[in-house]
Amino acid sequence: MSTDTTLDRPVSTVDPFSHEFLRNPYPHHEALREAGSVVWLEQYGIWTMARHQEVRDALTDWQTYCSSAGVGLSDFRKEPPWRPPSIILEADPPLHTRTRAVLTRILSPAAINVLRETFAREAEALVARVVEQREFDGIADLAEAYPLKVFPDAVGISEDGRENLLPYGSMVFNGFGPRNDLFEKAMACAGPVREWIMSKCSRAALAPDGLGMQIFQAVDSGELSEAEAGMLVRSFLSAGVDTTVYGLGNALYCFAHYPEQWTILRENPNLVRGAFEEVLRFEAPVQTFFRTTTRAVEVSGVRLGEGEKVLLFLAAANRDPRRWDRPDVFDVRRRATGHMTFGTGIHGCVGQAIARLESEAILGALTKRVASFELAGEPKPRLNNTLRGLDTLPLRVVPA
Ligand code: EJD
Repeated sequence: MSTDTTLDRPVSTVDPFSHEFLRNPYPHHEALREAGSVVWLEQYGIWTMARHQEVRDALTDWQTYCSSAGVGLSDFRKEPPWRPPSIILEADPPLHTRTRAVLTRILSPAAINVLRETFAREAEALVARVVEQREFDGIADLAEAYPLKVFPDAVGISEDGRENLLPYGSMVFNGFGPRNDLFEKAMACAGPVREWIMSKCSRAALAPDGLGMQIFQAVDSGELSEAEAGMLVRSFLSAGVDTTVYGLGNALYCFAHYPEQWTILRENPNLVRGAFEEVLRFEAPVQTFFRTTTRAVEVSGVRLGEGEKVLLFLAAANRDPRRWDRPDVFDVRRRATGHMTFGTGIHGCVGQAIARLESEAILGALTKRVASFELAGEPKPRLNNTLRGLDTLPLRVVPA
C-alpha cells in the first residue's frame, strides 16, 4: 500500500502539434482543461497545463519552471539547440535580469510612444491603399505588409532582404515544436536565411537612430558585451515580426467573422485598445510555450519530476470558463486583460507596447475608412507549431 497522497496523473494521447489539432485546437483545449490541473502527454512524455490559474502560476514561478533548458519541446541539456540560445527568452536570472533590463528600457511605453506618429502615418497610407482596392488579401496586403515596413524601419535595418524575416520567424516558431513536417519544412531554407539575419545584427548594419543601435549603446555604458548586443538584435528580429503579423491577421479575421463587433468598434473608437486585447484572448497568435522543471514539484496532488518539460497552453487559459464568462464569445467590450497571450512574470512580453501601437494604428485607420468587412473567399490557415493564424484572408470592404 502506498503511503503518500500523490494522485494518479491524468493522461492524454492527443498530439498538440498534429495538423488536426492545429486546425481546430479549441475542443482539444477543453478536453485538456477538463482532464485536470496538469496532464501527462503520452506521445511526447511531457506535462501540459491548460487552465488559467495553473498556466499563470507556472509562468510566475521561474525558479521552478525555468527557461534556460529552452522554451520549446527540445531540452537544451539533452540535445543541441538549432541556433545559439537567445540570451533573454532562453535564459534565467541572473543573465536574464541583465538583458531584460536593457530591453525593458528601450521598449518602455514612453520610449515606444515616439514611434506613434510614424506608425499612424504608415497605417493610414496602407489602409487607404487597400480600401481603394476594395478586395485584397488581409494577410499579405495588410497583416504582413504593415509590420514588415514599420518594425524593421524602427529597428533600423536596411530595406533589402526583408523577405527573409518571415521565413526566419517560421523557423523560430516552428522550431519550438517537435521535429515534425512543419519543423522540417521551416528549416529547409535555414542556411541563407540565418546568414542574412545574423548579417543585420551587427553595429555596422544598423541605422544610428533606431532601436537596434540603442542596444549597442548599452555596450558603451558597460551593460552588455558587443556579442550580447548582436544577440539581442537577433531577438528583435525573431520575436517582433511574426507575432504581430499573426495578431493583426487574427484581428481582421475576427472582425470579418463577427461584423456586429466591427459596428460596435466603429461607433466607439475608444474601444480599439480593449478590442485588440480581446483578439489576443480569443484567437491567440502565440498558442503555447514550454518550461522545464528545476526540481520535483507537486501540482494539485500530482508529482512532476525534476528536469521535465511542461507545455503551457496560453490559448486554452484564455478560454478557461473558470476564469472567463462566456469564454467562446468574441466581445470587444469585455475586460480581456488577464489573458495569457503576452505571458506574465519575468518573461512577459517585453515588446507589448510595440504590438499595441501597431494594432492601434491599423485598427484606428480601419475604423475611419471601413464600414464593414466581408469574406471574399475561404480563409486558409497557416499551420505552425506555436502560432495560430492565416495564410490567406480574402476580404472585400465596404468603404465608410
Ligand atoms: C517569442 C513567443 C528571441 C525570442 C524572444 C521571444 C520570442 C521568440 C524569440 C515571442 C516567443 O529572443 O529570440 S512570442
